[in-house]
Amino acid sequence: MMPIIQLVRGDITTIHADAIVNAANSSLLGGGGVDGAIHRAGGPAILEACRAIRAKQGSCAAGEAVITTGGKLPARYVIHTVGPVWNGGSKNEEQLLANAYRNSLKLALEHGIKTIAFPNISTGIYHFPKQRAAAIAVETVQQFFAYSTAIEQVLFVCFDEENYNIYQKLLHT
Ligand code: AR6
Repeated sequence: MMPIIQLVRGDITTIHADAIVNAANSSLLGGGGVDGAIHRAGGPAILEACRAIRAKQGSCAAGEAVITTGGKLPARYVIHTVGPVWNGGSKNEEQLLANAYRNSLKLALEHGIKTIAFPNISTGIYHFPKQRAAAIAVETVQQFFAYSTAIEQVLFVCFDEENYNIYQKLLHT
C-alpha cells in the first residue's frame, strides 16, 4: 500500500506515532523551541539517552540523526536530527535539510517504525525560509516513498500558522 502524508496543526509532543522527530542541535543536550518542549514532556530518560549517545559517538552534525526512547511521550521513540542554521543559502543548507529528513526516515526504517511525525525542522530559531523548507521536506519524503514503502504514515506537524498554511497549499489538503 502507498504510504500516506498527513498534515496536523499543533504540538508534536501530543502525537501518538511510533516516532516523533526532534529539531535538535549538535550537542544533543536540549535547547528551546520544539527541542525544549520534547525534553520537558518526555522527561529525563530522553536526555540520559542523548548523553549516552554523545559519550559513544560525540556530537551530531547537521543533517545527521540519532534515535532514543520517547520517555513519557505517547511516541515510543524520538529521532533527534540536526537541521542547518540558515546562512543565506550558500552554505549547503538545502542539501543539509534534505539530509536531516532522509536520515531520520532511514533510522525509522531500521527500527521498524511505521508512523513518524516531523516538526518543521530549521524554520524556527535556525531561520530557514519556511516555504523552501516545506518544499524540501515534502519532496524528500516523497523520494523516500519511491525507495521504500515500509513506513506507512508521515505526519507533518505544524505549530505555527504560517507553516500550516504553506503545507496546506503544498499538500492540497
Ligand atoms: N511542536 C511542534 N512544533 C513546534 C513546537 C512543538 N511543541 N514548538 C515549536 N515548534 P525550532 P530549529 C516549531 O526553533 O529552527 C532549539 O534550541 C516551530 O514553530 O524548535 O530547527 C534546538 O536545540 C518551528 O516551525 O527549531 C536548536 O538549538 C519548528 O518547530 C534550535 O532550536 C522548528 O523551530 C533548532 O532550531
